Amino acid sequence: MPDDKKIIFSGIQPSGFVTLGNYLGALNNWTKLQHQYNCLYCIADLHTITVRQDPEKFRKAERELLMQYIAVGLDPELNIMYYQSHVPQHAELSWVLSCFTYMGELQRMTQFKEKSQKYSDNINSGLFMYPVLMAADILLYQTDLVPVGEDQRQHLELARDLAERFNKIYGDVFKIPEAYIGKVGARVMALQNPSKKMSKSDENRNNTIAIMDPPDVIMSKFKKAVTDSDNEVRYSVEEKPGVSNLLNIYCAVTGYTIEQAEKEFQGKGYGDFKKSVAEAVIANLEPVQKRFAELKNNKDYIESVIKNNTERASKLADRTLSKVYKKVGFMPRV
Ligand code: ATP
Ligand code: LTN
Repeated sequence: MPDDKKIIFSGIQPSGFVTLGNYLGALNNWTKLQHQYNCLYCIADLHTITVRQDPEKFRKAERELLMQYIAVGLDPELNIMYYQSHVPQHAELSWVLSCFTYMGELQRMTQFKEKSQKYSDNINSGLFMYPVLMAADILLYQTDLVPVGEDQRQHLELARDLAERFNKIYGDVFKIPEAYIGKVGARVMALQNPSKKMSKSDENRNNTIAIMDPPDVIMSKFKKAVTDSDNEVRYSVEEKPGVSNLLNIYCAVTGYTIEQAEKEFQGKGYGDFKKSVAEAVIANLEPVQKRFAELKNNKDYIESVIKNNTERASKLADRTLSKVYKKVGFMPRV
């Protein structure tokens, strides 16, 4: 990777069907960064097992997520895209960092609180340690910028705190990463319940648009989306959360501003509005779906991407991990 470019790191969990939220909040923005930065994108499978997975479905989601990274337009030669579990340095650094993380810091995490409520029969210590592993992902590559949705900001703060804490004791080991949160698509909400975010692992499939949903499914889900009763297309998250969410989605896929979109739908009913949003999303996803179908038939290519990119990631990860091991005083390997 060229030395003069800043490093970007991010990841998505293979925890289900990639949603329009993941696409607009993450993937689509990543494609715009690939020429300007050195980018690493992991498939965060170690994170995913903090919630119980069916092995077959999990493997399928993992296989498809890499193809989706490529299908949205991420070039596997420009970016490093790999499976987190294939690069053991992530787990190794996570252990070291866990010895520098206070229980209180993890107890405060909103995602931990939410997930412990949602999966109350399985509040495992991996779920608790999740942000430490995420800090390890980021710090392992001397990352400058981390493009994530608003929901991950708190985790990123912890990564920064841990880096600073470690550096204070051992000198300059880690780069202090910054959040890189795009304005457009930063928070796509659930279609049936616009007060919560659209999420891959949502059991109600009417809440989410999967980027691989066929056009008729996308249309029908948007038609069912919750709005309100005053039939006016106007942006106001407090008063009109459903309509505002649809406006955000529309603007993210068309590039229009909210004002332009409000004007376009002035005097029109919600029926027309929802149909236009659905059509814009369908048109935006069409080339992605087409490329995905092609990649599915190209197993050899995908395997070569995996092999090549894992090696590239591992080499970089080794640099930081060796330094950390030396600093904390581990016996050198012979
Ligand atoms: P899960 O349901 O398993 O928690 P998720 O759909 O919330 O999954 P993640 O794998 O946690 O997705 O996140 C992948 C990326 O997508 C992150 O950068 C995250 O900030 C972003 N993201 C997730 N959901 C949304 C959303 N609704 N709107 C915008 N960005 C999102
Ligand atoms: N926790 C993130 C996924 C993730 C990630 C990362 C994002 C794992 N490791 C490192 C940015 C940097 C999520 O659920 N969105």
